[in-house]
Amino acid sequence: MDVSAYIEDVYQEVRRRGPGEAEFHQAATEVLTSLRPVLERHPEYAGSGILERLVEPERQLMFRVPWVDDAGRVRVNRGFRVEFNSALGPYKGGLRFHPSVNLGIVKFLGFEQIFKNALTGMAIGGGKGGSDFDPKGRSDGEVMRFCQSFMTELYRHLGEHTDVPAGDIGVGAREIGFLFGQYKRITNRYESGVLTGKPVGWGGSNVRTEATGYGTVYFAEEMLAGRGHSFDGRRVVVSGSGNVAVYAIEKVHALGGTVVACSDSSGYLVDEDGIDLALLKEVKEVRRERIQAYAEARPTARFSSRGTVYDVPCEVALPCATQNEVRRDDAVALVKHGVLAVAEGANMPCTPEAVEVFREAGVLFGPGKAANAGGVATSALEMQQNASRTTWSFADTEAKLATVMRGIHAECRATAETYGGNAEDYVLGSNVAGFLRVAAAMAAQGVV
Ligand code: NDP
Ligand code: 2IT
Repeated sequence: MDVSAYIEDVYQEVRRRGPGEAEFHQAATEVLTSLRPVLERHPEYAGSGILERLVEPERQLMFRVPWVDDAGRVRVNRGFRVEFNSALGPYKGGLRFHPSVNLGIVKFLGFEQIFKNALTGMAIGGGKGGSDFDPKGRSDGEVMRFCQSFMTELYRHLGEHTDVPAGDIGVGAREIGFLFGQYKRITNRYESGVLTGKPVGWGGSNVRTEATGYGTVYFAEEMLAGRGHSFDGRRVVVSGSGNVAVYAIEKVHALGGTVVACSDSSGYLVDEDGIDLALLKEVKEVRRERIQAYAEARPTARFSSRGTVYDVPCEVALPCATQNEVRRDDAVALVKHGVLAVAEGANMPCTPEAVEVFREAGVLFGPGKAANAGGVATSALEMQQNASRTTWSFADTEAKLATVMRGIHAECRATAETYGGNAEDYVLGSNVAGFLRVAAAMAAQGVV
């Protein structure tokens, strides 16, 4: 069999079926390219149509979300849930509320989620959802009415054994609370395990809030350790200033590094003394303001709306904002400044051109589906606690998260070594290791 031609055919069919889904095409190309050495060893996966089935979601939902704003005006958004693959468990993945959300973006996120979730080794399938609703500047009442309307359609597709959403961009504890309340009201069931990312106190897990950021730093720590380095004394740049960014900063500081810059969609701030995390949390989580407010409150900090956060010299970069934020020029600047490692806290923040620059320069690169898997892994821990009606301590839960991240790192290396002869090719390692787990389950479950 001509494996390359077969993979190209699968990819062309993806493009034909979903023209305009640029981000999904990008994610699919990357994974499919990695699978060549796997199909050479396992031609049976081609025979049973695993690839053709993997790239086609099991179910895609799109629905109208009408709601009334504070001025009494009717607003209409679009809701999405892509239930991509349930070979390993119920569909699992976050909800994103951001004006840029469209089907192509939800499909890319859902597709990545399949392999990420498989890498955790836990019983979770892949899915993703969201809406083009923009929570910025909306009152709590507006956000609540939107969430209630969104759940009024989505609830019929969910269930602790069917589909279990969580947060993503624009969806945090506040939104999960409103969504859960409406699910409970409609179904008359206190089904804790139907949503994760709930606040601790009524079903949420310790460490879920921190998990993605912490996990990304654990993953980067392992990559650095492979070359005899650590975070201690290192200059670090983090993009974004949301959930993932904040807790990545917290963990870098705990490990002796200094995060000197972070950003939001309005620009970036530099604080050579290290980001004051209490102030950042106050500005972003409590006041829900722009990062410029941080710079105004701290004399050592400066804010810039020109250039990017990657113009700031650093030894480790953790992109934690959004897809395709690290462009070729950013990667070139990072390499010029001597960056040692880049780990993706966000989903697909580095463009393929940026990844190529890192590869050529020998920079350690941890792709999102491995590096940011700590969030969904801790969601799976939340599901475990909900199912057994128990709550674990912060320390116990964090220890489990750290074990999962170290396990993913080791598995990526071993798989990359086996299939490509280079343990540091984390892109190959994560794609192949995730694929092997899903493919084995799909093959065993027949053509479904
Ligand atoms: P938040 O909504 O908490 O924060 C998002 C941050 O990214 C904000 O600082 C935001 O800036 C910035 N951002 C978002 N969109 C853009 C954009 N188009 N251009 C520039 N900046 C942007 O989201 P999270 O921290 O939860 O998510 C960040 C990333 O991590 C996403 O890629 C998400 O998919 C990924 N992720 C999240 C997980 C989780 O558990 N939450 C798990 C794994 C991955 P602004 O406020 O100005 O919009
Ligand atoms: O991208 C992701 O992994 C998430 N947004 C978290 C998903 C989850 O179900 O916890």
